[in-house]
Amino acid sequence: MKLIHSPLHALHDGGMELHRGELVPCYEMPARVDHILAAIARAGWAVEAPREYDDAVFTSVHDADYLAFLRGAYDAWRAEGRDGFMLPGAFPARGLRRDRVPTGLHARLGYYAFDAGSPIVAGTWQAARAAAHCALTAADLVAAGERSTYALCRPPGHHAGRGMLGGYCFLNNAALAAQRLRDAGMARIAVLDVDYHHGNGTQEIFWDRDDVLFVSIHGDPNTEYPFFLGHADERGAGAGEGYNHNFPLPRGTDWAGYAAALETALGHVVDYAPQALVVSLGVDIFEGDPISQFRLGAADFTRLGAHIAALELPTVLVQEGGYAVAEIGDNVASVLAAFA
Ligand code: OKP
Ligand code: ZN
Repeated sequence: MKLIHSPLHALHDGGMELHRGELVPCYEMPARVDHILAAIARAGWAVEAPREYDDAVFTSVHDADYLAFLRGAYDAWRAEGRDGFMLPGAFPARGLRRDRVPTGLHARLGYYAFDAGSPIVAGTWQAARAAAHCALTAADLVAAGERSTYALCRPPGHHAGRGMLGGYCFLNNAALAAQRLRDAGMARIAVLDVDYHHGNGTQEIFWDRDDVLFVSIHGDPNTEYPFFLGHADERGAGAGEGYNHNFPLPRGTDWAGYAAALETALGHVVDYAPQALVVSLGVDIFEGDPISQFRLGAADFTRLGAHIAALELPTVLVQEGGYAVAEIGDNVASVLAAFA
């Protein structure tokens, strides 16, 4: 198994998020990667650098105007004489216009963001770009015959839509990997999202397509972030109808409850008979996670890895969430061990 990592992730740092009405330091922090790298080193695995890609590759799953905004957002902020982190304060919700992109910086920030929890700092674009390069490299290696790869992506990606940032996500790393595998000639790709939070961005990107299956197990959006997507009745549209499967589970779900949903979810993947699998690997389903409410213990990540690896599919694992920083490395390594 090949593991891909870029130190450029650390350029995305220093942000605060609006969490339950309070401005707090981001739970999504560079130290998460340090702990994952330490666990990888303890396991005796090597990491390698991502390849470089032209920015045009991001238009495979993102809108050009959104990418232009992301690339230039912080320079525009600096041009206003500001430093520190950028957060939006107003969004085009119900009854407001979203058929035209506003010109002002704060207006565009609100237009492209869907929460006030995903600060942009000076290094955000470079870090998000490097994370996407890790996912693309991991996909290219699998397309070239590697059985499994792991992209240590930070910032994460599964909340980022075609033209939308949020949930600490800017570029959708898993979607880019899935599309890359399609572009390499694999006819059907399955995405399995096990992060605690519904992968709304990935769902949106592949919503009307039958060539990428999206299957997600997550906290019930009635009470859990991202709140407005992730229900079981969301099944895709047009050609994509029936190729989207959501498994919202209640707060407090433990391995027994999780494993039942996982079995059904994996059944959908098997029925689809994909050429490759992309896993959005969030380990915030851990019982000690500070912002999530499932009750999986450390040993359950070994079980999770074994169940996914048993599919025996060429697999790209993409890092998503996980905010119990001290335990994140061991939990990730426990999943990877089934593939290594
Ligand atoms: C990203 B990933 C609620 C704040 C929620 C966003 C959580 C993003 C999780 N008051 N903050 O899916 O792990
Ligand atoms: Zn999450």
